Amino acid sequence: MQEAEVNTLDDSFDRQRLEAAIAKSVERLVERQASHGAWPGDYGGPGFLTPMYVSTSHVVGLELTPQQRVGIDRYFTNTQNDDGGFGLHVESPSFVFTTVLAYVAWRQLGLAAEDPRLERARRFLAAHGGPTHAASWGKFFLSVLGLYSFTGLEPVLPELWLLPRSLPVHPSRLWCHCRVVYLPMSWLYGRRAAATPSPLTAALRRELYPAGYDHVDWAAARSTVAPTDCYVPRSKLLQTTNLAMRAFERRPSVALRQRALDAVLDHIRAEDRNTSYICLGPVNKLYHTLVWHFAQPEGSEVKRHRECLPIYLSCHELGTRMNGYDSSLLWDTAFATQALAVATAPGACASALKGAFGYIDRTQVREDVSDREHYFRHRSRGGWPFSSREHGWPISDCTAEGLKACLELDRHQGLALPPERLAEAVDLILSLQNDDGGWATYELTRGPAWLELLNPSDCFGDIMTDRSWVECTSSCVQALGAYQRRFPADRVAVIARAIERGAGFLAHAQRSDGSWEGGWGICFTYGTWFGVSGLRAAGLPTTSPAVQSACDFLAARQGVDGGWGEAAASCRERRYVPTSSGQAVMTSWALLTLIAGGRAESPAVARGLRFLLDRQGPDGTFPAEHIAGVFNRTCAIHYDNYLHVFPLWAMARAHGALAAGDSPKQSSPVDWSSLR
Ligand code: LAN
Repeated sequence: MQEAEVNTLDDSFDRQRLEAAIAKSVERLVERQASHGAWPGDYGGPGFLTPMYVSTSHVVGLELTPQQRVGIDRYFTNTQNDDGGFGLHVESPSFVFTTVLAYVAWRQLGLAAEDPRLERARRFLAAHGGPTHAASWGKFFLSVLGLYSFTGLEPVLPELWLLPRSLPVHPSRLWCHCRVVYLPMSWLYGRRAAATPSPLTAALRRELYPAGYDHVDWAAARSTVAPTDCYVPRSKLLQTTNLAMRAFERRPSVALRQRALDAVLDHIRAEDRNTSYICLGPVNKLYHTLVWHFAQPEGSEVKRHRECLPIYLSCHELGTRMNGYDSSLLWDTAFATQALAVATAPGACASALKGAFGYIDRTQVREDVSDREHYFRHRSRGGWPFSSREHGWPISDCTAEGLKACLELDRHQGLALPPERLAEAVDLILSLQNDDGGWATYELTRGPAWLELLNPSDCFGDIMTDRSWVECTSSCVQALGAYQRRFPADRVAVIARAIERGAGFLAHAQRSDGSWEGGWGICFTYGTWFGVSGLRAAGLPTTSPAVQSACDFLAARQGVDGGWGEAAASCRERRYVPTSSGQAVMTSWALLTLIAGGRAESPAVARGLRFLLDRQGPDGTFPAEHIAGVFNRTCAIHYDNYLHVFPLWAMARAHGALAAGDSPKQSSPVDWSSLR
């Protein structure tokens, strides 16, 4: 090693290699931008969505196009596990829940029961107890299809919506995704709404219940869950609540039920209106479509739902599949913008960034939903959603990343939203800060943490309340910090205090090993990136023990190939589970963290950068790799644009930090010539 030449990028060859890699990545990223200014991308991966899409279309008479049928068939073929089953997500071991739904959907697509792929799926089901052993969401959906008895379900009472709002178990206190999924479910349950039986229903009943559908012990089936499907065992409190709800259901009051169904339908209608029939998420979208099919078969609502169902489909290399949201356009565009603004000189990339600005501008929510308190909605004005303006549910961290992107566009391109629009984003962020100093996703934390004991899903964790997350908190702290630098006179004390409280939450959430556990990306790598960036944005120096211990945590987990990689199992098992080799996206998160922690010139960063450079193809793209997103601990989800955004962002940050020489020297010098 030639000491004199290390530690800087003066070695022009290395600088050139890094710069060429950045330039190619910029080109590739810009190419992916659509004419509306945002970055489209597949957002699939969960194993229950595509089957539910097919079955819902089947029930409501929405014909799939020949291309969709072929694409979905290919997707099922490509995602079937060796044991014949289907996972909760593309990289998951098989679940009864997703296997039985995929089986049914495949049959509805026209595959014969004798097809070897279906025979293998039946074998998996038989070995794991069949439909009576599926996680509760599977049983529920099968009931609506007429393939499982409603008496085999734990009650999903619509009357809960009539409870006094002050009760801790009132639905308004639930995490909005949980709330809006159980809302239409309660209508379907209250009406015992099931598809009209057909010859296929009879055939499926025979195939799924070889011992005879009429011989199933439905009462016993309420509480059976296969070990494969059970992530959250049913607590004593849940079991007792279920007993109470069963007792209630045995003596139904027709008038009360009708009142409850009407109230629920009113909420369903409001959600349709507020989201332009897109719905908050994919599951309530499908359930709303079914509700309207049963409530008003020829009505305008089911027509509107059918019309926009296909926006949830996307084409992926594995086949056609249903996405986890109507899109991830705003989120991806906010990140792409920030990456481009770091990677290019001010004023460069003008046309792409102008397009991005247009999309971000159009997507900011400008008004609250009407009658919002009645419908349990937080304010919306000033916020950014994850996807589109039509969807319209703002999220704390999407608002924060939208605001950060706006401030970068202002700095880099002189493209500025009117200051009052930025101030409204800040208002919304401030209104969403929890008492613990952190930020949850869409709303303030409304329910007590013990509500999680009533989680009835079997297969998802952390679904009951919206509580503070490291990612949301970090994004909000970063956005407030950036806003404060741009508008130093606006609400000085209020913003400073919010940042301080946010940093307090982050400090408290750090684990003793220095890491943070992420909830929306995999897992400790993602969480730690947010933890460190948040603390740094709040003003903590790189030398602080919190930042240094986080960097030590990551440095100790660098793979022999120089990269970082974590498997989806990390989230499920809540411990660091490495992948067998480095992943470009996770390596980029780790690099961004180490750089933010002042270690731009460390050997770990040099090796990580070399990993990225070696992995980048001659055209500037990175090869497909393990899945990087997740929700509710167990279900991984694919973010198509991450592979195009984060390596670029990390390389550009490294380049900037090294060129500026702004990181403290590490004890062991870096041999930059090794980048060759
Ligand atoms: C999402 C997508 C976006 C995501 C981020 C903004 C990235 C995150 O930082 C906060 C949480 C959020 C908003 C999020 C929450 C959970 C969602 C909505 C999803 C992962 C997309 C699909 C998922 C939803 C819950 C799927 C339906 C399943 C249920 C268990 C209700």
